[in-house]
Amino acid sequence: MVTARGLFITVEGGEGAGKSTNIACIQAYLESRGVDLVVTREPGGTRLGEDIRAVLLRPREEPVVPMAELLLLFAARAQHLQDVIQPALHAGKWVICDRFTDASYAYQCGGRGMPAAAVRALETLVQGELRPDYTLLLDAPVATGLERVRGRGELDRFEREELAFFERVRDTYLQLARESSGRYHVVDASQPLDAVQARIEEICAELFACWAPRHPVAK
Ligand code: Z5A
Repeated sequence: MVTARGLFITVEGGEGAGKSTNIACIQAYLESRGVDLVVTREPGGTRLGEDIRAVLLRPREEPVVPMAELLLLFAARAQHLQDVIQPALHAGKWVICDRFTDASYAYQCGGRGMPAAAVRALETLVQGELRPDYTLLLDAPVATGLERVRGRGELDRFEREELAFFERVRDTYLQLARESSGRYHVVDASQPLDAVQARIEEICAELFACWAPRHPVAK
C-alpha cells in the first residue's frame, strides 16, 4: 500500500510478547534505510497521555468501571492523535505506535466485556477516518508472555488480572487479525528472539519496498 502521508504502523500483542524489544528492531531497520519516523506508545505519547497512563496502570482499591477505563484511554488517544500522530503523518513521517485502538478491542471488549459498538463509536468520534495502515501482532501463548515479565517487580493494575482475562485478550487479537487480514501481520513471538526479528525485518522490507519508489529521500 502506498499513501501520500507517512505510514501508520501499530504493534500489538499480549503482555510480554516483546513489543518494546521488537519496536527497537523495527526502528533500527527503517532508520538504516532513511525512513524518517516517530516511535510512540499508548496509553501515553504526550504529557497528558503519560499522566493518564500512570492513572490507568496504578493499582487501586476501588474497582475501575470499564467505561471509565475506556474513556480515559480514548482521552489519551485524542491528545496523542492531535499532538503527535497526525502531525508526524502529515509531515510524511512513519509512525510506529506501541499499541493503539486494537488494544481497546482486545482488552476492554475481549478482556473486560465492553460491547464492541462502544469502541467503534469512540474510534469514529476520536479518529475520524484514520486507521493504522499496518498492524504487527506479536502472538505468543499467555503463559510465555507472563513468564517473561513477571519477574520485573510490582505488578500494575492490568498485570494483576487472572489468566482467563489474558486468554480472552489473545483470542480477540487473533480474531481481529482474521477479520483484517490485509492490515495484520501475525508473528509467532514465542520463537527465539533472533527468529522473531528475522521475520519482522522481512515484513519491514516488504512495507519499505511498497513505499520507497514514491519517496526518493529514502535510501
Ligand atoms: N491497554 C488497554 O487496556 N487498552 C488500550 O487501548 C491500550 C492499552 C492502548 C500497558 O500497555 C497496558 O495498557 C497494557 C494494556 C493496556 N497492559 N497489559 N498487559 P503496555 O504495552 O505498556 O504493557 P505491556 O503489554 O505490559 O508491555 P510489556 O509487558 O512491557 O511487554 P512487551 O513490550 O510486549 O515486552 P518487552 O518488554 O519487549 O519484552 C519483555 C521481556 O521479554 C524482555 O525481557 C525481553 O527481553 C523478553 N523477550 C522479548 N521477546 C523475546 C523472545 N522472542 N524470546 C525470549 N525473550 C523475549
